Amino acid sequence: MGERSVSVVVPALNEADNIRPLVNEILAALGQDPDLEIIYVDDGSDDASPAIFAELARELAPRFKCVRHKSRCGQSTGVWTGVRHARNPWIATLDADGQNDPANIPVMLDKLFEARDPHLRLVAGWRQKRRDTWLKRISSRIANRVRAAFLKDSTPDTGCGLKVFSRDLFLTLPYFDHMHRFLPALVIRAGGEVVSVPVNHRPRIQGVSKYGFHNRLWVGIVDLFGVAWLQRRAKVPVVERVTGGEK
Ligand SMILES: Nc1nc2c(ncn2[C@@H]2O[C@H](COP(=O)(O)OP(=O)(O)O)[C@@H](O)[C@H]2O)c(=O)[nH]1
Ligand SMILES: [Mg+2]
Repeated sequence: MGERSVSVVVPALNEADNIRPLVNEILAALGQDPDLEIIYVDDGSDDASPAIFAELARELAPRFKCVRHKSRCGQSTGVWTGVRHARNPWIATLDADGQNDPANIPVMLDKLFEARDPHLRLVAGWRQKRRDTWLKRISSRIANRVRAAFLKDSTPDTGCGLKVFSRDLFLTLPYFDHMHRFLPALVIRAGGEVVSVPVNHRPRIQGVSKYGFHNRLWVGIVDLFGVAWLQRRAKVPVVERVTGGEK
């Protein structure tokens, strides 16, 4: 396992036509790393996805694996499952629909490794030109502003699926459904630093969006209060010394 090796985690639900093109792009961007690992988390897809995952697992072994949930758990839980199954110290997450561009990941990794304490850093994608419907663009803009004011987190685009972070850091964060939209606030709460970098965004070509106005807005409001509470209760201990214990 390389010190800078990456596991790419892709939560997916019914994205059959998007799988192979995206996997090819991930290999083109990161394939020179011998330890590269691609992990799809299949959230109980009922299209052709399982057969494609099985083929890829054979063709790309041992670089590709698919972890399938027995029943549908949502996108955040998909990311969480993927990170727990990852071998490498660094994680890159991507949407499975091809809207994020894997070619941005190497640039984000460079940014990450510039840090003095890389274990405390999250590099978040920032879709400056979003290729989505106007309703999605407007609601996302409002959500980001409200979130920024309420949580004192100035990350411009917390919902971007493209993020790069340390596996260890992620696994110390409090886990809850829908946490993926609050990763920057959770990392800052843990004493970490968040950097945003502009990334490409592409229109969805195949398949259908899983999110609409309602299933994003209402849970988002509940989560805002939950994360604000977590922030109030945050404590980041600085260990002065450890005495004893070693032989
Ligand atoms: N595992 C899992 N992934 C999901 C679920 N809903 C959406 N996704 C994935 O999350 C990503 C973003 O979803 P998408 O429908 O494209 O949202 P949009 O880009 O905001 O329209 C895609 O990779 C989806 O496959 C879900 O319930 N479970
Ligand atoms: Mg999408």
